[in-house]
Amino acid sequence: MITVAAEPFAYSFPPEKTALVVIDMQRDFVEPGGFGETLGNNVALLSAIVPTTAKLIGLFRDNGWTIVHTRESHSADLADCPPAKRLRGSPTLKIGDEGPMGRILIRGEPGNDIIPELAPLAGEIVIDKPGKGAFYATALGDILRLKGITHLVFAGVTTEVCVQTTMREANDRGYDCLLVEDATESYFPEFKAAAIAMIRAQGAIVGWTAPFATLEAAVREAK
Ligand code: C5J
Repeated sequence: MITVAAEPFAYSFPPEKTALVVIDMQRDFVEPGGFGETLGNNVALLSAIVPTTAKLIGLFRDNGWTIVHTRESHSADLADCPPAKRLRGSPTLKIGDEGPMGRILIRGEPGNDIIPELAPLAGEIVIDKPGKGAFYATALGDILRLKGITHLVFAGVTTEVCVQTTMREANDRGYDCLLVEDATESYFPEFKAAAIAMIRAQGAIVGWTAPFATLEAAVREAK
């Protein structure tokens, strides 16, 4: 077991039964011209976590531990996109519309790619998810069960939407979850802070949180 000095108390994980889940670090959310920007957000805020998220992925790669990447995406015919989701808000471009990086949030389009700095390597698991939570309408639960995974370490965007939704889904399924605080970001700094506080409130009601350096130090000390 590796023990991290996390909040609200120490988080212990068995590395061979732990997966890193990197949520939706795709061009659609991080780069100008994608879904995030069409909703009126300042996408530059999200780029700040790219170096730390790359180090986190590197830590798991160097140790041969399981890595999962997710992409929020829909089929080209939008059969898996509820009209309520497509029509929500007042985006300049809706899901499925043609944008500067191809059709917004559609599988296989350039905008749906994970950003080059964090691109998955062969053998890493990539989950295309039509919802905010990565367990909804995907094979993620079956894949993790077959691999005997019991603990999940989370990174990605956005903290209070897809990251928190997936952590809550995982928590209800019995996984012990750690969120890496400086490898997750929101378009709204106050929502990130609130999500982190909610996750670790009431004795880790959803899970634990820690900065990357604290996780890295725990891994180093365990060697
Ligand atoms: C959003 C996500 N914010 N990946 N998606 O719509 O958090």
